[in-house]
Amino acid sequence: PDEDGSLLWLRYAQVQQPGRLKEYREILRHLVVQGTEPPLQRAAEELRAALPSLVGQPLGDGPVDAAGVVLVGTTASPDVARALGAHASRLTDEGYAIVSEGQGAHTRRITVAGRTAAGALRGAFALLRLIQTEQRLMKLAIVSNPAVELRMANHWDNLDGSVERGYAGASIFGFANLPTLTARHRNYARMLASTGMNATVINNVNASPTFLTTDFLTRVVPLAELLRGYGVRLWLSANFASPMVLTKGTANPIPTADPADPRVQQWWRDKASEVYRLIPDFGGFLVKADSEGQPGPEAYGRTQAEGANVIAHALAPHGGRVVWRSFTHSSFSDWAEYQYRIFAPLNGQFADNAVLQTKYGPIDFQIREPVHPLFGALDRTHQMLELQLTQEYTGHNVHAVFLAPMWRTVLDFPTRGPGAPPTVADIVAGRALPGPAGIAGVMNIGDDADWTGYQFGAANTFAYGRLCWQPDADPAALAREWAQMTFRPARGEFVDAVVDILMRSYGAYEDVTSPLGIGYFTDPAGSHFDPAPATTNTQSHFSTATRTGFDRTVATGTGFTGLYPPPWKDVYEDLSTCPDALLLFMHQVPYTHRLHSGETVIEHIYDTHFDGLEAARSFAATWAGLAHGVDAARHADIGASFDAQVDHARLWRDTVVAFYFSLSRILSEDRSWFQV
Ligand code: GCW
Repeated sequence: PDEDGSLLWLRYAQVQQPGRLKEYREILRHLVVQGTEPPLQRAAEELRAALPSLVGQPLGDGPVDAAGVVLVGTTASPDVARALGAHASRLTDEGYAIVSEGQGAHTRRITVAGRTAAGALRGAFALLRLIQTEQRLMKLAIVSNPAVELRMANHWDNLDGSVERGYAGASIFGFANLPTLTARHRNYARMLASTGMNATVINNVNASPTFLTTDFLTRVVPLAELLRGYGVRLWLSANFASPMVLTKGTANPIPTADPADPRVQQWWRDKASEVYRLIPDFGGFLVKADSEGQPGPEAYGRTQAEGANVIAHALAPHGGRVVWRSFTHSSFSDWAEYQYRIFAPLNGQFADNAVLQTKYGPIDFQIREPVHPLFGALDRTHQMLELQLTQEYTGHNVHAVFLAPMWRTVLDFPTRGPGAPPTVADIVAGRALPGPAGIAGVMNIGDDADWTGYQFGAANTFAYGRLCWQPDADPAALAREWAQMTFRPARGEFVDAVVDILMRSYGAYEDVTSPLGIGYFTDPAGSHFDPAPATTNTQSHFSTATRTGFDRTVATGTGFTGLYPPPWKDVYEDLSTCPDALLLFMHQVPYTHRLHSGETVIEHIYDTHFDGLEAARSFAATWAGLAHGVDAARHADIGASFDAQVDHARLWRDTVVAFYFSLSRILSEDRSWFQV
């Protein structure tokens, strides 16, 4: 579907509301693009393809003062600067402005501008979004700057084309065929640019050293150039042992990867110089070290900061960054603590161009986790938040789960205590500590025809990029935009129904899977999809004949709650204040313990599992009734996904309810479900 221009949410079918169409036909008659930089050319291509199709009339070429001109350019152009007036001074480097001149029906011109060409390109996509969602274009005076500097895609794509935890087919990058580029590369860049993302790490954090060979670096250059035209910088995941592995068998082998060894330091400096000769705007390296078999500084008795800094120092002269992941979980019995114990003491020891990337919770992308205590602890360390779009633990490509509501909760979390900033959003926006910061999302795309393995999955891709740009965005508004852009009609019952499904989907999945923050109810050694609560008993929870949950309190448990600053520690430590949603993450309680909701824990577990299945059924039923709003092929394909979701939700309900009944032997007070 990407060759005919109908890519993901970049679908340019004609606007439907007659009044709006009439307005657009007046206002959108000519396109004038001033400037020749690649992002401006890309903007021109996008608008030339999109506008005639959205508006149903041909697009003229100006002149710049013709009625109905869309003028695109940077503030370096006198026409653009004049049109923007005082708005120009509010733009930051990557931001955009959209300003209309003239009154009402006499709107004469819409100017789409950036201080840079990349900013103008983002403005072009924003204008298209306004049109796709059928907004008025009169009296526009929009200035939009990204709140977050590093708005990053992380791909877990391997050299052989497989994708770790990928549920949408094989890698889109075609590593083996580079430097050859395809339509999918270009559409990928359009997709990123359309939501405002500006960085992509194209290979897995479990990184083959081959990605840093001269051969690969040379072959990836055209991809970096393509991305540059869309305002996106290329990054690579680097294997920490690269200096050793890649010099083996050469005339000058380096027998170590010790960051204190001058030969290793020189190797990283030389490699950085080589990369920047080929790719002048290269973003930097992402590193997973000392985790799940990956090499790291630990083997040489060096700290994680020393490991990060050897690479950071090599990149610094070129303006590059190292993003160092905190996801390690070796020798402590509870993963939840390990990363904190390793990294909190290193606060302030990382180089200025090093950024520590931490998953939102202390375990591993579960449907519900407390926000990672490291965010609040590392006040002198640049930080990135790692989110996961690919639904490793949240239903793969089978369960429609719109994750933006969870991301909203994480971003809003006040790290120093209830109401006490900085929030995670403050941290990733660089408001807590000046310098590099950002958000990374483990991507959910592959070479499947629909890109994301199931079509509603694209709502996560879209919302992720938009939240990176504007971390206080409302998930429901993002869901609505995605639905309007992806389907037609853009208004009314159809869109409302899609938004309703998306907004209920996170709760539905949580209900039918692991209750009250317990997390990890899938087999840890398996694919993280099917329910297997017994396999994680004594790892992620301790469920007995009378009790369930994990005691992480200071008083009687592992002491994890004590890793938070006192206000949060107190909230989590005390049964009477611990939020229900995290109860079983923090405490082990009797099945008869009463939640704040008034229900007992066991009753809650039974009820929510039945509710979660009911919700999945209602999604399938609602979707079945929406055939009028979408083409038959997409309707059938999405319908099949919802049917599969119902089947799998039933398996979850039955497994979890049986697990708890067999342990507790407590019958539900509500017998109505015996009839279900
Ligand atoms: O979520 C887990 C996954 C691994 C992944 C690892 C990580 C890339 O199960 O597949 O490896 O985390 O984030 O490093």
